[in-house]
Formats: sequence, C-alpha cells, structure tokens
Amino acid sequence: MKKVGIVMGSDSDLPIIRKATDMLKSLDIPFEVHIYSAHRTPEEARQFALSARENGFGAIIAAAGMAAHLAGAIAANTTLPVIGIPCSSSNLDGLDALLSTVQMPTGIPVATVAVNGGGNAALLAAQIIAVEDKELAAKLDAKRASDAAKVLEKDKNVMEKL
Ligand code: RP5
Repeated sequence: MKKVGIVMGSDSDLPIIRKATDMLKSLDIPFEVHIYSAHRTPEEARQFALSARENGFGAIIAAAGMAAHLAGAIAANTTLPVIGIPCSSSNLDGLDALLSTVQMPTGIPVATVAVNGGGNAALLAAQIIAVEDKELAAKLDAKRASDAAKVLEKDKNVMEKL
C-alpha cells in the first residue's frame, strides 16, 4: 500500500497531526511524519516533496499555521495529491492559515480541509489511496456505516436527556 506523508511546520502543530495519525492507524495505513517548515527549513521541505513519489507516498498532508505556505510549497514540488491543514496557532485563530492554504493559484492545487481538520485530512488521504485499493475502500465504507449507526443510537436516546 502507498504511504501517507505528513509534514508539519512546527512541533507546536503536533496535537492537530495526532488526530490524523490516530485516524490512519485505525485504518492500518502506513505513514511517515516530518517537521519541515516552508520558511525555516525550505530546502528540506522541497527535497521531501521532490522525492515523495519515488519514496512510495500516495498522498501528502501538510499542516501549518500563521502565514501557512507549507502545503503550497510542497505542492509546488510534486504532482502527488497534497492536503493542507490550516492550523489555528496564531491570535487570528486560523483564518490567516486558512486563507494562505486555500488560495492557491491555478496549476498548483492544494485540497484544503477545515482549520485544525486533522481527522478529515487523514480520511481524504485514505480515500485517495483507496481509489486503487479495494480492501481499504471496504474499510472506509464500513467506517461510514458505523459512524452513521452511532448518530442514530444518539438519536434514539436524545429525548431521555431532555
Ligand atoms: C507555522 O508557524 C507552524 O506550522 C506553526 O503552526 C506556527 C508557529 O510555529 P512555532 O513558532 O510554534 O514553532 O510555521
């Protein structure tokens, strides 16, 4: 199976990344995590992106806050799908990172999830890898069904709480 590459701009982004790694672990998807910054270590971020396809990655998640250029900088150096997570690490609460991540120019796409959306970033990466992996696709279908069952269980019990 292809691996998911996860890059974060700083170790202060770890709580958001943990949501992604927990999700990938629950689906038995292999992943590799790095701290590379578009600004502080641009060359390492670039080399990671340039070699990602030959290193067995199928999708890359890039998480950064503030002037969040990491996902775009990674996407500029690979044609693998790149998923950006804007992190709310500043006093602008992630709006800065959201706009920096989502507003990519035509030609260099980044699939941007919600602010701090580590879980959905992992699920989107899983769905990309599942295009060529029927076993993983079946796991994703089963997860959707189980998530829906949990909501319906709560629906049954909600009146008792009120
Ligand atoms: C970004 O700046 C990082 O992704 C992080 O979200 C934010 C703050 O980084 P630190 O100053 O906490 O290292 O590059």
